[in-house]
Amino acid sequence: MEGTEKKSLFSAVQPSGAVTIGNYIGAIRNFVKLQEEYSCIYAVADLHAITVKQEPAALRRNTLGLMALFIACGIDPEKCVLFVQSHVPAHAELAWVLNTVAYPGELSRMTQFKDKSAKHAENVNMGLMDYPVLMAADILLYQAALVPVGADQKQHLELTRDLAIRFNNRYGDTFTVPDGYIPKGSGARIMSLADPSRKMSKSDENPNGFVTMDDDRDTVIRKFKRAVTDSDTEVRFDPEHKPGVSNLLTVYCAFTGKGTEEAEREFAGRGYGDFKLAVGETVADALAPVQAEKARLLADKAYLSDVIAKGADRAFRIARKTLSKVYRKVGFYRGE
Ligand code: AQP
Repeated sequence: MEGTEKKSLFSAVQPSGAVTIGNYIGAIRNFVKLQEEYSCIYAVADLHAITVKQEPAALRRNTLGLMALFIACGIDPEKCVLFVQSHVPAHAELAWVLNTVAYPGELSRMTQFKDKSAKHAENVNMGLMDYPVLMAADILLYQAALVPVGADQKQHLELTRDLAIRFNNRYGDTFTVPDGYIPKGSGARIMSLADPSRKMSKSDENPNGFVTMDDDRDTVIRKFKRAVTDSDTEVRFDPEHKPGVSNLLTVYCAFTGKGTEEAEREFAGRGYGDFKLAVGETVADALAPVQAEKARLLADKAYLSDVIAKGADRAFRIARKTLSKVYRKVGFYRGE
């Protein structure tokens, strides 16, 4: 059966730093799982990344690195549309139109805007506030029915749905109203290893808070050994009373496929030292083949350039259709 009957799915990751195991567990591993069932469109969200200051050379490097990582993690560029967001101008164009149905009040209430404004007080810019409108444009352009994201993006997804409904009500049926695909349970939100009350973030100032998909074995094990736990010794899943240990159990289960009870039994009576080492070794073992494949891909610039060019072309064709429809609906003159 041809893939044309499959529902569309869209998601993206920002090249705003080295991708963390939080991004992987919350989002990227689901991208891989869903590629058989859906018509998948995945972007490297560079337009989003510049809402906080980026060093231009690092942004270029991270963009290529993320494209290679997607493929190394198992996303097949033949099955999915894989592209760089800024290569398809329709994202910025639709965001402009959607701005006219978005309200400053709702945007300034977004948790991510408030968090990032506090964190980057020297650079609170309109792009930061408009981030969710651009994200809505990303999703709606592809008429995506499903959006696999981590729990931190739930609020933005709700706004996407609101904007789609608002636009459809004003101009007539135009956009598919998407649903979120957020991992069940704690995998949807991996917490910082240094402060389990905050989510793990690739732009965290404290590098001990996150483990990146590029970290070498010693670094991974060192970071897990230093992870904040508690003064108890029992390895038990209890996010409220034992957030640090529970977070490590979530990571361990994500990389082994084991359930939390099974993992609790495995570490019963073994103490935190043993447990942290086992989590570190498990993650390091899982990352090694991905890192090797990513390095191989990065050495093959011709292949990556080809994937990126083809992806932009395929994304552009889909996006152009929706944008033309939007321009017609709002009344832009397109000739008689
Ligand atoms: N800690 C997390 N646990 C689970 N999922 C997460 N995601 C992010 N952090 C976690 C999910 O990863 C996908 C890509 O995220 P993004 O790069 O678009 O932006 P983000 O959510 O802002 O991620 P970061 O790592 O915190 O980036 P910075 O530091 O640049 O802001 C999304 O699906 C997200 O839900």
